[in-house]
Amino acid sequence: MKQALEAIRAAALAHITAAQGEAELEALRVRYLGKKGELTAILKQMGTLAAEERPVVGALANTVREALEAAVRARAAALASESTARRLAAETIDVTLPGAAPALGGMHPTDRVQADLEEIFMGMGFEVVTGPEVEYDQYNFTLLNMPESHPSRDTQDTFYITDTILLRTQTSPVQIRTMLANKPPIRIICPGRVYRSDPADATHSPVFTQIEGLAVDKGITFSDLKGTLDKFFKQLYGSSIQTRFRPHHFAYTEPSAEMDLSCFKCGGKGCPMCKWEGWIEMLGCGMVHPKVLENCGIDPAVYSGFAFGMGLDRITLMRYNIDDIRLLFENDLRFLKQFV
Ligand code: 2NL
Repeated sequence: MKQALEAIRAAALAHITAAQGEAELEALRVRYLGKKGELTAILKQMGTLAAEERPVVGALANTVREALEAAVRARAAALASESTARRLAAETIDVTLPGAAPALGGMHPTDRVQADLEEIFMGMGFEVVTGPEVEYDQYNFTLLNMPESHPSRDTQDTFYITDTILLRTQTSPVQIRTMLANKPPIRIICPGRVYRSDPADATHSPVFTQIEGLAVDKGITFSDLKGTLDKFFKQLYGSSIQTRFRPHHFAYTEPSAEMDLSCFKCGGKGCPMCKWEGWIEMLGCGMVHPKVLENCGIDPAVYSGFAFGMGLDRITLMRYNIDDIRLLFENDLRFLKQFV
């Protein structure tokens, strides 16, 4: 029996120390130390031994049991630390690897130009105001001194939602709303999308971008209008740029004018950009018509004002050398990605 115990000790220790994994180790524990295990099987034969042999074999059996239990604990600890080490190795993060670059959007060229213009006007004390693109004809036309018979009100030219609601054809209704709700002094610019029923081609789009300006206070004169616009364009294109004003007619301003800019490409000598004119037509402007002030509850005997309106898209096309206005509204990523 002693030999049998020694044989079990040797075989069990060899197996236990070689066990690969917790499941295998548990199976070995059951096989050697379990209730139906090999060690128990030997002890059940104790009855066959002589009385003086029993304590000696019993003591040896206990020694073997303790040795095997210690070996199982040691192997379990070793397996646990091996598995921790493996997990740590697998989860190692290399903080020196380059990061995954997030996809960045870019600013639309129209928004870039609009932000630049806003910046200059804000520097001159103007406030940026926006308003609805779906408007009442009252704000878009009537209060601007454009009677029912005015040609711009034709359904051929304006998108009507109902008889009295339309897509604004200019951002003037934002200025009308501002005058109706505020007392002078008023100094605002109103950028935004406007709509006209024009067929689309390289230079026309039924939706385009406008920026209008309005200053109302005591003692505002045409000189203030000229000085403001001249300073504005010198900031935008450089101090060598020149402005000139030609008489014009708008229903909502009196007197009215159109303003040209000396060509910023050729400096006025003549080139394809200015169609050999030396000048580029930039905007319409004038002194706010007394009837418009009156319509908005502002006394024209006390206050006067200037206003101007210009298209933003043509400025954008010229700045980025884009040859088709439709590109600004089609949301084609192949085009837009050039401005990231
Ligand atoms: C153009 C010319 C212009 C205005 C817009 C305006 C607004 C109010 C009162 C008076 Cl509330 N005028 N705006 C004035 C002159 C010209 O736009 O050619 N636009 C495309």
